[in-house]
Amino acid sequence: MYAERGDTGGILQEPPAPDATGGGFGKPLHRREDERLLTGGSRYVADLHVAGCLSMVFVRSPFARAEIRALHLEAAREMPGIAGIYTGRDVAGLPWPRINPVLGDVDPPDRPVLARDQVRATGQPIVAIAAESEAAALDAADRIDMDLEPLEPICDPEAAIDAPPLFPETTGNVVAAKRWRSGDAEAAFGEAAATVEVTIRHPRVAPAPLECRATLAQWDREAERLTIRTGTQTPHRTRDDVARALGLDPSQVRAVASDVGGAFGMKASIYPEDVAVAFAARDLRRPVRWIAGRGEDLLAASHGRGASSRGRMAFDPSGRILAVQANLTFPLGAWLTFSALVPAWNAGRILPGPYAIGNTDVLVRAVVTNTAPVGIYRGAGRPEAAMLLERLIDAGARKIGLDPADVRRRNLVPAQALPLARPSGAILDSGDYPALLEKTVALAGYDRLRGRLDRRRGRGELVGLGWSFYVEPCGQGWESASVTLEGNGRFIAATGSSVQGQGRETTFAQIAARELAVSPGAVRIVHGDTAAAPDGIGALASRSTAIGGSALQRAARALVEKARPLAARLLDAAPSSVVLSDGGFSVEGMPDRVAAWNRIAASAGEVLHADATWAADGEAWGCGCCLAQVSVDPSTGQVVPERLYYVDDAGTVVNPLLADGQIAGGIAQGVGEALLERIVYDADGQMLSGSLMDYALPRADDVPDVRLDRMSTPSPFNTLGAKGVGEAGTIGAPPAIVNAVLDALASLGVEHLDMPLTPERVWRAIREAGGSGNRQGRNP
Ligand code: SMO
Repeated sequence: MYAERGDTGGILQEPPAPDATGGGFGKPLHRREDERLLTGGSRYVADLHVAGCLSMVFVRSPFARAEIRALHLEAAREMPGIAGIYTGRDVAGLPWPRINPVLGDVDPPDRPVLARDQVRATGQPIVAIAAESEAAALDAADRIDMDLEPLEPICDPEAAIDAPPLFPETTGNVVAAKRWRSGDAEAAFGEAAATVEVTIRHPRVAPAPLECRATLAQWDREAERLTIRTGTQTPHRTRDDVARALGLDPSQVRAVASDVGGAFGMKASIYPEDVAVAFAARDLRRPVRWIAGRGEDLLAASHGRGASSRGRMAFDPSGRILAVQANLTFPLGAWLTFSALVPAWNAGRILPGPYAIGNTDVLVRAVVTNTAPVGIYRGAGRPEAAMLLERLIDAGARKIGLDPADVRRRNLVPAQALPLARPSGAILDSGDYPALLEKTVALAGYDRLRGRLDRRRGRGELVGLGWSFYVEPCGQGWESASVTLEGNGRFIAATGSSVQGQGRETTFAQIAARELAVSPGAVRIVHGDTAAAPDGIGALASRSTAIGGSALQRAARALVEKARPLAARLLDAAPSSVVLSDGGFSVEGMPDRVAAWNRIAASAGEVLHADATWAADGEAWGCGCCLAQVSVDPSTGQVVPERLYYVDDAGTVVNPLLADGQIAGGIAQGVGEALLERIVYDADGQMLSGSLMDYALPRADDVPDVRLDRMSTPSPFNTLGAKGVGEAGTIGAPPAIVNAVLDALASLGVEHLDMPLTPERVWRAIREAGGSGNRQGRNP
């Protein structure tokens, strides 16, 4: 990807923290992690070599739904190198972790560690084998004979809604639902000058981090303590949930996420396999590890998206939106991850997004099916909300005959109306949506661009422009941090947030360094180990900089206040006249005499240390706008996303280089979702996209030229003023691309396309609309 910034000057006008001169904050520093990560110095779970470690493999269900008649394990038990073979009977009744109850009452199906009487999805683990080597475990797996009686599965959530319960312990397949209303949508539709309707079927997609799931557990028999090393976004949740499953106190479990090769929501809560590994490690008193293969992740790790949404929008003749109705159905799969209901909740509570629409009616339902779980995936409901609104607005603009940018202009919530509650009660905190739209118009040179595209159309090309605008809830709840002054005058900053490649060791050092008036290089960041980092929630929901960063800022400020009297004594001055200065403190107005941090450390008599917890009392909302330019080859249906113009407002930006990197990465995943990616189950619940030969991840040459710019409206709801940025690209890019393709094909009469917009689908749509490859007059 070629990412170019449209406006390099004056992007960040950060007020410096009071009495601080620490360098680096707001600067595009390169990631300090890069050298290690890019030269093989990283340590993923698969890189850890623990003496005597057993390998675990899972025998998984070949059917989407079946009764387990019998499991024949005798031959496998005789195989060389087998340490333990477990079935659902061995791990029955282990309490499974909580589910985040964001949609209110939830009636979840059971979540067995290993299937017991019934299997519920293709790929569900049935037997776990621990052996001296992975090869030995796989050989034993081959000798296991399973007597399964297949049943009729349901994989389509729409079909599951009214079907009898798939799982006997639930009362129905809709396990959670919520409706939010404002005004009188029905009446508004009755008075509308124009009404449009769209149905969107989001492809189910695989988060597909580079590093697949991996877990290593060690049981310390003497201390009765478990150490679990796993690629997770949420080490503290892993600690608590594994403890709960094994009947241990959380203090008996240490969870460690060392290097994690991407997560994207897929590693936000524990999996049955993790519990099986931990269970076996305690049972066998041997270290046990499981390293998932790509096929296992595609088959049995949590997927994303997959919702189907129907929406209607009512307009007055000037293009003002009178009402929106939405009916969203979210698949959950056969069991619920901790955050399983978050996508449905997010999509519903966001609506009507950035638009001032008085009459709304939003229903979300979450439905279990015989598939792998569907959980949070980069964006988690935000993309679904944006896709519905943005498709509806473009359909309305086309119907009324207005420019789609104008329709957005007419309906965006004005800056002075913020903060503003959505019908769900969610509060848009800050931003200037109209200004953000105009900034994108300027970045793209929209008027000239339209002229250029018209000329290309005149030459017979299929080209189009598509807009999208989004708001993005990010950053709520709490996080904690600590800062410790070392004897050499350097700092250790520990955070409850975790890291999966975002570069947080760099940005968090920038945050602490500003408060401490030192260079970022003087701050070492500790994270991801429940034995070394203070409690936290973890890295998800675009919250880490806003919430984790604010906690760190407060911890650093608390350390400064502890140090101030010590510095005053060294400087022979009153504490009130002592200010932070480069590398330590000085007396106000006398910057040359500095009490350096190493002298303060020496004079302290004890290790100087400060903790802080930050709990936001409101939520930060990022926002952004994207304009996509695409062309379509009429003879093949191939879509070429030629360029994206993208302006995001993530509030205070700590490191613009890394923020841009997050936007660019999100855009790449958004392009994948819009054009390439789809998990496919057949009617029997078999996955047809179980390898990266069948599942099309975007490659570098699929990603368009991207022009980025930014606004910076600080959030009032955290002390840094930061908002999220990690998920943004996945929210803004897909609707813009889909709208652009529909714009390109509008003249042919194509009004609808389902993602991913593969050449075949686009080609068929062109044919069905009667505008096929005979444009060149080759067909009779
Ligand atoms: S999808 Mo994110 O890890 O909340």
